[in-house]
Amino acid sequence: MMRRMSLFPLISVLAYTTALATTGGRDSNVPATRIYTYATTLLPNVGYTIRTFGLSTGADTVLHVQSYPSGLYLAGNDDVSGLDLSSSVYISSSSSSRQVWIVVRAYSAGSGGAATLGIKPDGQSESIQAFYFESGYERDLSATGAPYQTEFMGVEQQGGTPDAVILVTSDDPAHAIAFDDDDGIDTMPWVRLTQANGQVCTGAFCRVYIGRRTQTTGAPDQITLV
Ligand SMILES: [Ca+2]
Ligand SMILES: [Ca+2]
Repeated sequence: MMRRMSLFPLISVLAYTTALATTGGRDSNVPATRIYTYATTLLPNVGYTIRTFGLSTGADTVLHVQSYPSGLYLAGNDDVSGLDLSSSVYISSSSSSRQVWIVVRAYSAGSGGAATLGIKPDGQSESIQAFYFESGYERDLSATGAPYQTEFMGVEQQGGTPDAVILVTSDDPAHAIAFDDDDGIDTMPWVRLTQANGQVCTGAFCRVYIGRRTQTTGAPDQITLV
């Protein structure tokens, strides 16, 4: 699938590592391509299989399931197998209902495309929806890592409607330690890595992704929060 390069001004990544705030970096006017997000509720006392399938040629999904509204990691998967670049997670049942963000991005800038998302409660039929996805803009922080108290934020173009999201991974492509949509001003995303939540960003996959949540064509995402 042709990769969309939707350019709009976006400024990101400020790091406050000590009482003396320092600016860790600013990336302006980045191509924050589409990261697919879908908010839903997992009902109590039933496990869920969440997966991507039916990927278009050359596509490679990474699936993240993050708790809502904290954005903390719940589950994640890159590849079902070495030969299957789609993604699947199983989330064990819980005694209480849980709101989650389902986030799907392309593994790399060249592996966006179309796919189908499947959500299947145990013993019930699978609900499916087609979507497209890209990698977002990636900033590789593996050389330095990102300590506790590091903040990441997206600043959107004034008057624009990009509605950005931020995802932070650590150690593994499918391990997202933070995700946010709108905790900043208006629809701008903002996260802070906290020690209380164990959000240390290390390893080769200490990376930050900024993407557009909304579609560039058609209807906006369907967001369901119950
Ligand atoms: Ca994959
Ligand atoms: Ca947003």
